Amino acid sequence: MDSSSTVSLIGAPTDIGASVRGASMGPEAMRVAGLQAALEQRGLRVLDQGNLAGPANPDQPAQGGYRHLGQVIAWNRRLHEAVLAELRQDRLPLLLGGDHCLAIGSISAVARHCREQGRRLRVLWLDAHADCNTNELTPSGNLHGMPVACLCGLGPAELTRLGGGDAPALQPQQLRQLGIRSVDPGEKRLVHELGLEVYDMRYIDEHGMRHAMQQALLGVDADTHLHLSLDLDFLDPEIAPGVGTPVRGGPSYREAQLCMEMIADSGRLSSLDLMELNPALDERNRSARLAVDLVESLFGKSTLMRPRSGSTD
Ligand code: Z70
Ligand code: MN
Ligand code: MN
Ligand code: MN
Repeated sequence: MDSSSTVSLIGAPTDIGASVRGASMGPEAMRVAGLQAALEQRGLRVLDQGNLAGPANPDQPAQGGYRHLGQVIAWNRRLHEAVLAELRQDRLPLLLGGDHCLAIGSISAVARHCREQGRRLRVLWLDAHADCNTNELTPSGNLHGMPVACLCGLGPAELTRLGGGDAPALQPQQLRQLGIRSVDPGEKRLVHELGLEVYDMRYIDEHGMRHAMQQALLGVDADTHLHLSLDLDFLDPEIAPGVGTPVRGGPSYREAQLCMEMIADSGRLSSLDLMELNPALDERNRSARLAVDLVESLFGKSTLMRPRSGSTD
């Protein structure tokens, strides 16, 4: 996990980029599910930096293809600064969402930090959705459907240039998407145009999670900052009902655990987004507790039997 053994929790209690309300309650639900104690159990130091503040959700229709653009910009600016500050102190920022539009602020800060340090960056995007719409392609205007496009430079300048400078935060080759199973028609074309490397559910069904993750982690080396952006709707809704836009046919508990264990084994996890938990739709906080379970695996709470080095096939 990089050199950082201190994890900083940053809450972003907003559903500003979504149409279904409730992800604003995500940060507190993950705290209630015992996130800090679970991380400490793993031997990590945890600083809970509390929640960021930002504009309320006015629940307005789209303008120019965007809903709540001004408010989304305000939240992402604050988050960018907060995540960057933690990285610069050599801590591992753990974003408690909040809807997935916040990944723009989080990942742009990670990309900026990597540029400044001359480090390679790999972003794993685990999601049922490709989140690669633009204002012209979007069927909804919801900015949580657009963070991937924004990070690759397609979107309003206030979001594509959050970190200053005039280059996009990410090159499409730095991204790997897994678990995708709901993509809008225009969005699909853009995913292909950008050349995104996608391991969708069809691929995972045919080749297995292990092979998909091996491919997604290919090239991650000792110099790589690995960022995980986990949209909880990645998981099958049977195990994680507490999300705004569930899509059936997602990874099982065991597939998700394997995925987390393989990230832990890489030893490179350096920042993390836990997104789209919607406590208003959850059952007795079970999706939050599952998220905490997965985080434990991500930080090395693993099986007794580990593959011997060199035996990766
Ligand atoms: C759809 C849109 C989305 C999350 C829904 C849905 C996007 N493609 N993302 N839930 N997390 O409206 O753009
Ligand atoms: Mn660093
Ligand atoms: Mn998403
Ligand atoms: Mn999603």
